[in-house]
Amino acid sequence: MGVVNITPDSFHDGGRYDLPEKAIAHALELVEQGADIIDIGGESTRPGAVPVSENDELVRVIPVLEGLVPQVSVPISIDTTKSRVAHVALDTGASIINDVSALRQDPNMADVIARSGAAVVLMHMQGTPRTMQQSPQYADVGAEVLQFFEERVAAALLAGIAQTNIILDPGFGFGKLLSHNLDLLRGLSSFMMLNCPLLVGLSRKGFIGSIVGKAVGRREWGTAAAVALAVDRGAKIVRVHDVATMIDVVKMAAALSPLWATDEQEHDA
Ligand code: HH2
Repeated sequence: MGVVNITPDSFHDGGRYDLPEKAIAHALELVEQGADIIDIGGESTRPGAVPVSENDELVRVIPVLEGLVPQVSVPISIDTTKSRVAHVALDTGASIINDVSALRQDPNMADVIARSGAAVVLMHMQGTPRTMQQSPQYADVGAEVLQFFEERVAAALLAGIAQTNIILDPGFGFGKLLSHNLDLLRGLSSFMMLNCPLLVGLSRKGFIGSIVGKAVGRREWGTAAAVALAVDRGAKIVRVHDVATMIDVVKMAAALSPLWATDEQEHDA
């Protein structure tokens, strides 16, 4: 999943794709590099981010979607917590809603997704982006995220979203200290019991920076290590800024992982 943020303030690519033409060109480049999904966001969720109005988010996201849909065959995901943005985006050709609030922020979100037959990413977050890194606390982060997934999957099913359309994401960096992020990545395979594809967003995140001691722009090797181990531990979708680099990391990790053994037979065939 290649990331295109149409925001002035995203922590890595903020301000780079502020014009629709630039964002569309970047998305096409990511597809060319091998992205199987494009994730478009019009609101930063970095720690401390200020919420964006519905109208501003629509103005940022929809022209890019309109320009991109006729040009690509890969599914397009929209990173939004707002049902109106999701509704318009799904009507314009998006097919996945990446909701970092896991259907908790907007009471109409589940219904909009269920009616459209789109897929949804349910991500774990403690708190809200504005406050989430102030003092995250867990007794057992793995058990609490698992319980959260069970509750949110039940809510999604109740709203009429099909089990096969649900993707789960532990939400690296969303209300988590370094130790919480590491525990979640170490124990990632435990979430496979829920029988939903696992998505991880690790790309250039702060917890990688705090281990490798590098600024955002120089975290690609730290990201590569984390991505490889996540794929080995069951991640089926990795959300990254650098598709050209990470595609080989993902292919190699998948080829070596016992969880992906059938891929080897496909290569031989
Ligand atoms: N991380 C970010 C944004 N959206 N969605 C999912 N499902 N999982 C993630 O880990 C995730 C996400 C943050 O990264 P980015 O979009 O690059 O930055 P920003 O929120 O500042 O726009």
